Amino acid sequence: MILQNVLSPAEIQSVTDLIARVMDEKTEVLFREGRIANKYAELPVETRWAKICEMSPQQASGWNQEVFSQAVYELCTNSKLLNSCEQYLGPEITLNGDYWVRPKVPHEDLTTLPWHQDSFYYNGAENDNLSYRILSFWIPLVDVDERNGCMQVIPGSHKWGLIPYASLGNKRVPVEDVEARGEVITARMKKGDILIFNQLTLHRSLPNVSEGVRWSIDIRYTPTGQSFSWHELTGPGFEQRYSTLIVRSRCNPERVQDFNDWKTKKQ
Ligand SMILES: O=C(O)CCC(=O)C(=O)O
Repeated sequence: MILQNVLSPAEIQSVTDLIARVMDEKTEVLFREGRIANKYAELPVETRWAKICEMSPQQASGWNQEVFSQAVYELCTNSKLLNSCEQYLGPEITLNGDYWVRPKVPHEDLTTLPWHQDSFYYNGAENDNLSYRILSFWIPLVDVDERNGCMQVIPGSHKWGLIPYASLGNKRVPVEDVEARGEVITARMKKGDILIFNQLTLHRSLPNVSEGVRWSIDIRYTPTGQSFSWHELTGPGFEQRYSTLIVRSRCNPERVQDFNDWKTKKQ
């Protein structure tokens, strides 16, 4: 489901400013190591990283640890997002620290994700049914459409259960032709809109054939108390890397954790 005009320009800008700072740091390192010849400091966030990646293709499709910050905390605990989340998950909400800033670079495969249910990457276990809930909020930081690699979703696919999948390189893809089974919706969105789906909704992002980077951030919530055994299945150290946080509690508001709590958990 797409909700329009949820976040204000200022709320989006604080994440864009964070990206600009992290990009500066990454660019400095690449320059010092002699992997790029130009820092393109004069370019805006939308195009600068594309130029850097032309000179030095990156290995990671998303940024997580490097963008851990007060700005991400503020976004994840934004009351408008939590109010929407509460409608689906109820009033006791835990942030799952598996959030990603995605620099979807033009004409590049690494950041183009084929059709998948997020559960493909959670190694089955108990997240393969709807009584288990992991809710994603996908938030574009630039306007998105078919040209710069917006998302597509198949509404209703979350009711299909975990569908069979196979590995393709480091990606996981459905075995069946999912487009023949459901209607594909192209999620054209403006800055400020949010796309909400769960771990069983089939989704993908289209290739970016524009000249700019399609920046977005996706964040995930679960009902407080739901087990994180699927986290453990993704490998040791998950809780340290992706520390979870109670972000809303109507029953015990004093349980809500702040940014310092999050920092402490990660140490
Ligand atoms: O941002 C993208 O291109 C893909 C994101 C995605 O698949 C997800 O958030 O689960």
